[in-house]
Amino acid sequence: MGTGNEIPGSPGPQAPSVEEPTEPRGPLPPKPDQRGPDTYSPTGQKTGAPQDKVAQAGEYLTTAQGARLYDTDHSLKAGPRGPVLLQDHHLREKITHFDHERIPERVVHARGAAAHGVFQGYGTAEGISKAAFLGKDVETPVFVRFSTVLGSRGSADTVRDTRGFATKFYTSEGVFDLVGNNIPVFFIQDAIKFPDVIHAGKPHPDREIPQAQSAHDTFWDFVTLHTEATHHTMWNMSDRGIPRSYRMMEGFGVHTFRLVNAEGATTLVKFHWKPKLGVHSLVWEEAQITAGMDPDFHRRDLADAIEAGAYPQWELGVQTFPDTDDQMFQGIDLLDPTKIVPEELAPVQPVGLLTLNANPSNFFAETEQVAFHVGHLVPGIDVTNDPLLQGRLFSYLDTQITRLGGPNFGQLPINRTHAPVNDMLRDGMHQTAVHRGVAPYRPNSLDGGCPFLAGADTGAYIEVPADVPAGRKVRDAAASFDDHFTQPRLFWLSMTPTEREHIVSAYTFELNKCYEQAIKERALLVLANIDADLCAQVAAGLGLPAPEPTAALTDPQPSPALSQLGDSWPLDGRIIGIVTAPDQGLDGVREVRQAVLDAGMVPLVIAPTGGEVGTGDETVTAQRTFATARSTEFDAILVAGAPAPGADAYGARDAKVDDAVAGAAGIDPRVLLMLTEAYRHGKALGAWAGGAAALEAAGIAGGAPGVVTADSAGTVLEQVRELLARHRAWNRFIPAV
Ligand code: HDE
Repeated sequence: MGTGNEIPGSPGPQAPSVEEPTEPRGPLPPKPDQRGPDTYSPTGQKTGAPQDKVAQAGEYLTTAQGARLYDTDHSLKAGPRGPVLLQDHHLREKITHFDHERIPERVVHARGAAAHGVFQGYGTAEGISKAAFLGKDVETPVFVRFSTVLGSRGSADTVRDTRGFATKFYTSEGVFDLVGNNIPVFFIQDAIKFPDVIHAGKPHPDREIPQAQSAHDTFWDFVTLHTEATHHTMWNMSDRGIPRSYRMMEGFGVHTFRLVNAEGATTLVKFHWKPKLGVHSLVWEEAQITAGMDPDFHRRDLADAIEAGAYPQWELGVQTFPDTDDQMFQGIDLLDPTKIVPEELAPVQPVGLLTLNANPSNFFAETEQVAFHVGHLVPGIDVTNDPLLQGRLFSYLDTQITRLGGPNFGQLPINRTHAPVNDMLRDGMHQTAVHRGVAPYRPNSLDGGCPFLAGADTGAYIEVPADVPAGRKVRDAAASFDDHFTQPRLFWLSMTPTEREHIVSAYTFELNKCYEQAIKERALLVLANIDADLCAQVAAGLGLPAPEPTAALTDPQPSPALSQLGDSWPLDGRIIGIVTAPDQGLDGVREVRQAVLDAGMVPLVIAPTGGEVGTGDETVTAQRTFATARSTEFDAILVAGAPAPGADAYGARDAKVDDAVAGAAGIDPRVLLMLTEAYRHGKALGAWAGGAAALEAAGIAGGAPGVVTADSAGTVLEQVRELLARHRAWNRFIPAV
């Protein structure tokens, strides 16, 4: 835990004055939680320059060429009422640059958020990989970008979708990118289908709706006609599709990679990121409300947590498999990216720790311009023949040329390697290196022979000389890729009853959003091949008969590791709402607020109005009002009183208030809404002083699951913390399936 701001979210490093500042001064530093990319030259040499040397400088407004300006609000005109003159260099520069501020968004994963951090190797992988960054206690700077897949740059964070989890390791041997997802399998088995699955998932091409979601006909048309997508789709329909936070997601490399050690021995591995905060998801209604109330929910959560000093952490782990000729493990094809290997068969072995400890100082320069590529590899890590991975090795380099405007995107500050670069690539758009010499070819004598070739002993990246299976040139896949239903069934059987309810409801919701009956019927045929109960429940919701399976169901061993219920986890950076009734006194509010902070969480005080509330010595600053707060921003709500309806508690001002019943209980109806909603979403609730009356007025019984009432704020918080550690009051949900 670092030393963060008490309540994160201030826009700048210092509080502004009410009056416009007029005394010239240089740019303010970034906020303490922010930093930019480390300063390296375009050729990978540490410049050691402070980061402010690549930021704007000087006290005065200038042109891009550094000439000072005296006015930026008026164009140069032929008289105050006359036409604007073509000679206005400042107007033209300003408007021209603005006209070109946007670059194409990523064709997938357009919406994202990122952070800087450090990776520390445990040394436990040294026996299987010679990669330097995996060595014991080696610290490597990293930049991690999380994303949704389908939505545009401005879409909501909490949609049901897969999440990207891409990590750039700036290692001493060059950049290594681990470009993974929060779901361990993929929709397709061959990269050639990637444009097709994305065309199906993106909005319909005629009306460009719906945005950022899979609940529409083209998506379900694709995934029911390409049944290899069944496993990934099942994960999307599970709680994994709606994470609570980027900080609470697992990450997966998906493909099998090949590690090689110093002796040249190889091991096949699958990469896993395990969040220290546990895997935690939203509930569907919460995700939907949040998409409207705070479309930036995951972005904000990541940035706020880092600013508050609650640095998110993940352990990197590997599942290891012998590098056999058939590349199978216990009957599972390791080259098939629609298959997992259950952790019970191959445990995840930790190899290092990732800590995110700084927010970017500029979204565009860092989060938008970062360019990942699965082909950015370092000695000790190699690829396999997974046909999905093979296609990705082409795509990631290619896409940057459109997105970042040319082949020199690697020279953008966030993409610069921390290892010396001596390539023979020259020129191109936006070349920022100033190359010397006359002989960018090999061998040469005019530049003294430089650059020279490295060997294994001098750190060269040497592809493992793996055998290529003999055979005919074919457009085909291995027969082992044909089983599309065993693993979705394994996933379903591994879920707890509550998680299964969520899966049933997600399938039913999404398919009911489809227009075409045929697609719903086809989806039921797929579900019948997974599980009769699942199929029957969804069919009932669709108002359709449940079909029989077309193939005999298999009998996989469930994998309890796939369930996200049942454990308890640290509380770092969780958000606690504190409802106050300032007119009745602030009994325990200040103490409980401090105790929440001391526990590494963020307390947000909710009051009838903003500003300082309370009287005399007993005041506290409100971060939210009854009108602005919504239950969805809080992990738990503490109720320190039963506040009377606020001055703005009437329907004309705030439609959350129903005038017909408002005030009946003598309690602000927005508070009651907040409590019932949080209760429905399985959140911990605690009350003391008059707070128990508010719970009661909201119809929530004192002894209900996940509800704590006590005399003192301290006792309440203690018990709420225990509830929060389990993420939700799961026993509030009573499953039927
Ligand atoms: Fe990607 N993917 N992908 N993908 N992917 C991109 O690269 C692609 C796949 C993933 O935060 C693009 O720079 C193909 C699997 C992440 O910047 C593009 C195939 C996995 C990100 C691309 C896949 C991923 C991307 C778009 C099928 C998980 C965001 C912009 C063979 C293991 C990285 C860009 C960031 C981004 C291609 C499938 C993860 C077009 C052809 C499987 C996390 O190159």
